[in-house]
Amino acid sequence: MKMGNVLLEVRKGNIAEQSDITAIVNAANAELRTGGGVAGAIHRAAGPGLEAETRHWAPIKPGEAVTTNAHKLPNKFVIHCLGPIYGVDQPADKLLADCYRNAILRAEEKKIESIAFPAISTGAFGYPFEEATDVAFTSIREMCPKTKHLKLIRFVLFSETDLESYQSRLNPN
Ligand code: AR6
Repeated sequence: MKMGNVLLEVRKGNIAEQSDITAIVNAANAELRTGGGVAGAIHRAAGPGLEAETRHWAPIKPGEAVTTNAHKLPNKFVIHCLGPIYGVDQPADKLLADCYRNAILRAEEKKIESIAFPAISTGAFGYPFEEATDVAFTSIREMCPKTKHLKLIRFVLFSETDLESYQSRLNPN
């Protein structure tokens, strides 16, 4: 689906294996250290240089996004977003929307043409998947007309059900 000049697509897979994408988004922790889920996969693939670089930026607050190099990953940049912990960081929908908005702003600053997002906050941080997907699509829809450099947004989902949920929003019929 095209939203303004930006192509939106969905894939099932591992966010750390998107070799044709310029910037991948990390569902980070506040300290920008390795962890489970997305953060674990990204830091494992990037190697210790990533954590050494992120140390200068940490801690970040829910909704914020910072850009680093991608080290041993096949991409150019990693944009680290701290999603809200559901039921703790409030208002959750605004903070999650800020993640998507700020990631796109960071991408535009670096003139990035392609970016891949995981489903931020929907794993360890407990955000209900369908609600989080609403927020992701609403904030992306708001940002797409404002972008100059971005041409491709890929959502990378881990499970078949999550993939189908995103697909049904891209192709509502
Ligand atoms: N590629 C794509 N999606 C993935 C991958 C992967 N390799 N691994 C998991 N997912 P999570 P959060 C999906 O927990 O909820 C970390 O430990 C997963 O199924 O990675 O924002 C950090 O250190 C889920 O749908 O991120 C933080 O402490 C989604 O990605 C905390 O978890 C997000 O799951 C962040 O929690």
